[in-house]
Amino acid sequence: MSGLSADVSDLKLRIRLRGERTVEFAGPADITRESTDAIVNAANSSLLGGGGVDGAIHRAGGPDILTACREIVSKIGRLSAGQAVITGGGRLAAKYVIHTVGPVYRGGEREEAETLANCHRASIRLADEHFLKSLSFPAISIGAYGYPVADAAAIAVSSTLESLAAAQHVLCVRFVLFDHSTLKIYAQAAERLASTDSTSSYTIEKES
Ligand code: AR6
Repeated sequence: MSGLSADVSDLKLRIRLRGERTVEFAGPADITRESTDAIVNAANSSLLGGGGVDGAIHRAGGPDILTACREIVSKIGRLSAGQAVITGGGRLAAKYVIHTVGPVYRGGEREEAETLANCHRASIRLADEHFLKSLSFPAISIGAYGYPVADAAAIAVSSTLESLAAAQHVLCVRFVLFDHSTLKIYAQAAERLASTDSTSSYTIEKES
């Protein structure tokens, strides 16, 4: 069974695309409890773990994830911002963890927006190459890496919609947000994007 049967009891908003594809916004929630096929980790270039969501994923998933990360680093070296790699999910409900490195926000003049979009594009492409149907993202770069939340939300949602529309296998992308205010800002970004969509490619469904 694919992760499409994930518990969606905390669902607050959904964007429906053509071809049965959806982007969901859920929270406040802990991404380590998601049962989508993969969850995305907001890692750092060393891939050796850290604080925030990275620490939570390694704690919940156990040591196999770190072992797999070490193997990757020994083959390809440190991971640049905007790239993504995949490991097993260890003890997590999700079968895989996709590790991506967000940009550190330094004022917005250092291609941070393009790098953050690339995190979403690379993660969805990697999931698609592994025939996965569903994946969950945290709010990449808005914690320790300091990205302004509203800007990050707009970039995350638009790059996800674009990548999901081009995917062959991925049908559902979930944004699993840790607190109410982040959920609200991501949901607002989604509504803004859908309302300015002149092609009517998207419909928005809200929790009643
Ligand atoms: N589930 C969902 N979201 C979470 C969880 C969780 N269990 N825990 C935290 N968040 P951050 P970054 C939220 O700092 O800004 C690490 O040390 C959190 O509230 O984890 O990309 C890495 O090793 C925030 O909204 O990621 C890197 O060095 C969001 O996840 C660096 O931090 C992202 O916060 C990456 O920084």
